[in-house]
Amino acid sequence: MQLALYRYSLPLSQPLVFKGERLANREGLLVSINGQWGEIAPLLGFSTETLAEAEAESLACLAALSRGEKVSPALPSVQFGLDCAQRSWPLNLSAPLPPYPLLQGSPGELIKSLSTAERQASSPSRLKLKVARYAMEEELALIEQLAARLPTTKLILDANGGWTREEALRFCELLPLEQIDYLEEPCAAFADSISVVEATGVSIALDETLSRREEWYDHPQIKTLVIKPTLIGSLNACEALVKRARADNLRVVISSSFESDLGLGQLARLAGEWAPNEPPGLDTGHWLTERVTTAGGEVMIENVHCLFKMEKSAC
Ligand code: OSB
Ligand code: MG
Repeated sequence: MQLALYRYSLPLSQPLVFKGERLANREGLLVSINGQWGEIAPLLGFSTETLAEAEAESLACLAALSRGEKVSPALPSVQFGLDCAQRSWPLNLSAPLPPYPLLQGSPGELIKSLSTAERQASSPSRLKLKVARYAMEEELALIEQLAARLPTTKLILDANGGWTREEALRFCELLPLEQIDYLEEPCAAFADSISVVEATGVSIALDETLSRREEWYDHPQIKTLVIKPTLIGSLNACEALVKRARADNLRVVISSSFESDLGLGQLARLAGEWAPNEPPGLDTGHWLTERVTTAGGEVMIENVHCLFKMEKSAC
């Protein structure tokens, strides 16, 4: 049996601000079980656990595995990483769809960069834009420009629960609905989001509602489930959501929590299995200026810090 745990720290091309905290580096853990890898990378502001807690639970799990015991971690990021490192991955999957682009920057900067997007040969079928961050008028003006200049592109908007019911109502009433694919999490409370869709007819997607394990019920305006395995946890829990989506005729978008290239590659494979016709929400890799794997997929051990290592021959 072979077990190992490593920590990585990858510089970000621009600082990420999550719930008021600025991150200059993305830090996480890589776990290896009998030569197969998994990533454990709680995300500040979104995960309930810290990296230190995930590290402590990961070390305890590896110690238990080394004694031949079964483990059942409680922290979502640890569940995800250990499941990936122990999964039988299907071999002959077709290539996953490329992720839809995620726009980053202020409305002013993005309006300026629009002319560049237009010059690209083809406009993307989907484009994601974060909202509820800048003045509502500026965000609406940007959306209007995007809709006018990219008439064949559907926009995915994500408010991360940032609006009150009244703000969300005001925003949704002014949206060019025919070009909006869906809006993720307009309000912090599910009931508020539902009252907004009923008043305005906008389609929405659930994301934080799922990772916070809140109660939710089907509604004709809920179109998509956004599944972030690092936040949901076990692959079984993710698959249960995929099944519920299928049963309810909802789309599934597999989405990143700013994992390294290793985790993003595994998420792309899961997306290919669970949502083969849906471009995934995995366009976050360019925030990281360095990688943990080679182009051939080998982890570059010399660039990560070893926290635990054990190799035992079977007897
Ligand atoms: O709000 O969906 C989010 C990444 C980390 C934390 C939260 C979110 C995201 C993304 C990932 O937006 C990319 C995507 O889903 O397209
Ligand atoms: Mg989201």
